[in-house]
Amino acid sequence: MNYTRLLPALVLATAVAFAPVWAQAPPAAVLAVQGDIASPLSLTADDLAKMPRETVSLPAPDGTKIVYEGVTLLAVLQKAGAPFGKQLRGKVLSTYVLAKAMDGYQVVFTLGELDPEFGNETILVADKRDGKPLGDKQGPFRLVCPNDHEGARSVRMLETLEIVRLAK
Ligand SMILES: Nc1nc2c(c(=O)[nH]1)N[C@H]1C(S)=C(S)[C@@H](COP(=O)(O)O)O[C@H]1N2
Ligand SMILES: [Mo]
Repeated sequence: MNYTRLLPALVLATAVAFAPVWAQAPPAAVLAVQGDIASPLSLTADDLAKMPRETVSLPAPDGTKIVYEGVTLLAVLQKAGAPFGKQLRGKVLSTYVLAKAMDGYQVVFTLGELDPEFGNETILVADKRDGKPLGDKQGPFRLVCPNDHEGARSVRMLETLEIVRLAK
C-alpha cells in the first residue's frame, strides 16, 4: 500500500467531513422575553434593528457624552404582548419585569413605571454605544435608565426579561 498517494484523498475526506462544523457561525445572541405573557419572544440584534430605534445620551465622566442606541423596554414588552394602556389597570398593575443578566445580576421594573399613562419612564434596551455594538462586558444587550441617579439598574449583559403577574 502506498500511503503517500493516499494522503491527498485523506486530507480531502477530512475536510469534507468537518466542513459543516467549520462553516457554522457562532449562534446569534438572543434576548429572551418570557414569563406570564401572551407571546414569548427570542430577539436577536437583527430583530431589534427592525424595531423603532431610539437614542439616549448620558454624560461621560470626562465631560463628553455617551450615546446609547436601541429599542425602548416598553416597545420590547409590547411586542411580547405585555399589558399596557387600558389593559394595565386594577390587579394587572402588580405585574413586574425581572431583568436578568449573564452574570446572574438581576433587577426589577414595574409595568406601571414604563406605561406612558403612569410613570412614562424611558428605559432603553440598548445594542449600540456611540454607534458601535456593545462589547463583552456590556452586551450584546444592556438596559440604560437615563433618569436613574445611580447606574445599578442599567443591567449589562442582559439575557432575559421575565414578566411576572403577581395577581392572576
Ligand atoms: N450584569 C450586570 N449589570 C450591571 C452590574 C452588574 O454587576 N452586573 N452592575 C450595575 C452597577 S452597580 C453599575 S454602577 C453599572 C456600571 O456600568 P456602566 O458604567 O457601564 O453603566 O452597571 C450596572 N449593571
Ligand atoms: Mo453601581
